[in-house]
Amino acid sequence: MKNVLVTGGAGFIGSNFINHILNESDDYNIINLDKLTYAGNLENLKLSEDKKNYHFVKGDICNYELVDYLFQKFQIKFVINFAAESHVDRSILGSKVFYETNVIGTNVLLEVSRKHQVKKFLQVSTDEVYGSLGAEGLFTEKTPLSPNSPYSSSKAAADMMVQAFYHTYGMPVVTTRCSNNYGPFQFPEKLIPLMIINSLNNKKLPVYGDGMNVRDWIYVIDHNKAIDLVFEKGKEGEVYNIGASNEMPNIEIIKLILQHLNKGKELIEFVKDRPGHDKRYAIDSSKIQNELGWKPHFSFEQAIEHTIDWYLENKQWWSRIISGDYLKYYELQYNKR
Ligand code: NAD
Ligand code: TDX
Repeated sequence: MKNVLVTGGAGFIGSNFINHILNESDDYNIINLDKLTYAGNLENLKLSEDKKNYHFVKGDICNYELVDYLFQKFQIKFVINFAAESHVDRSILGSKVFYETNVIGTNVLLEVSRKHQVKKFLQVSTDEVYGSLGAEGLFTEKTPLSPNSPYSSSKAAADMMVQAFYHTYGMPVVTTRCSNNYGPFQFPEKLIPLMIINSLNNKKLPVYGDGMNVRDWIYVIDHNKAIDLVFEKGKEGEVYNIGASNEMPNIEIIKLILQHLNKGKELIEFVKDRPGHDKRYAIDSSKIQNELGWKPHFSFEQAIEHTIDWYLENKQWWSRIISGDYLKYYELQYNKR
């Protein structure tokens, strides 16, 4: 049995990861440490909450004493760090909390992990640390870090810190850098759930710039299977890119969502561009494919349909979210632009 501290496990990817891994195997005792920010939601974990090998702790990864106490109490030897402030637009509105959680929080986790001699520390990172691509080329693990937003710069700082702990202290770390995820439980500030929910509510769909920025989309379960594999078999000190080779301009995804929901294109509204908007992300995932034998299982057509259906069937989940503090964010982000 592995005692694994999973941070940020009440968010989109972390909750899907916990539900997935506890369903697949009895080998893990999961301790989920989550601050329950606006993005954390315990409803995402209904499938797991009653399991004997699942424990939830509400708390901040920046709190050294708490993290140290949890390592002692649960004899933690493994860490998977999902916890982060994760939304680029929010980082543009205000960056402080991004550096607190994503940089200082990661530092606390690394220091406590060093003290307790963890056997593996997996840092969940993003392709955004590489910056922006032109029309050609792919991000490889050797692409220099060149982050452009407060969000991506905070993730890049954390990535470099993780590497520094490997080189300096020999800490057994691994880092994953994944492309844009979609799937159930994604907070409706991100492109795909925002466009699905606005379409269902016959609200305008705010497209930044000309809608031709390109993202490389992966279904969240494919990402989580890759994390599981890197956690088990990834080589210490290494970085693994994760992506499903599915590049699409934003406007195409929006049109596809409208089509699935039988809604008209008049809902589309081109709005002022995001400042510093990265043009294109695209991942070369040949390293994880060749060295660890991972490959994506879900086609975009199949998984986006499943995702849209999930939002159709789970109106209760998102209705609660979009009627709370979200309204204030929406006003700042979209109505006051
Ligand atoms: P999310 O915003 O949905 O969830 C983040 C979770 O972290 C929430 O449950 C939140 O409550 C928790 N959290 C925030 N600050 C905390 C703190 N100080 N202490 C403890 N918990 C805290 O994010 P997500 O989309 O699930 O992303 C998870 C990770 O994956 C992040 O590290 C992100 O950078 C990375 N990532 C995301 C994507 C994507 O497309 N969403 C792609 C690649 C990598
Ligand atoms: O209202 C919108 N209109 C719009 O045109 C929103 C929310 C987004 N967009 C565009 C901006 C991007 O080109 O859609 C694209 C995707 O935007 P986001 O969903 O905000 O994702 P992105 O900025 O690409 O960052 C994401 O991918 C990598 C996640 O938020 C990160 O957590 C992850 O690291």
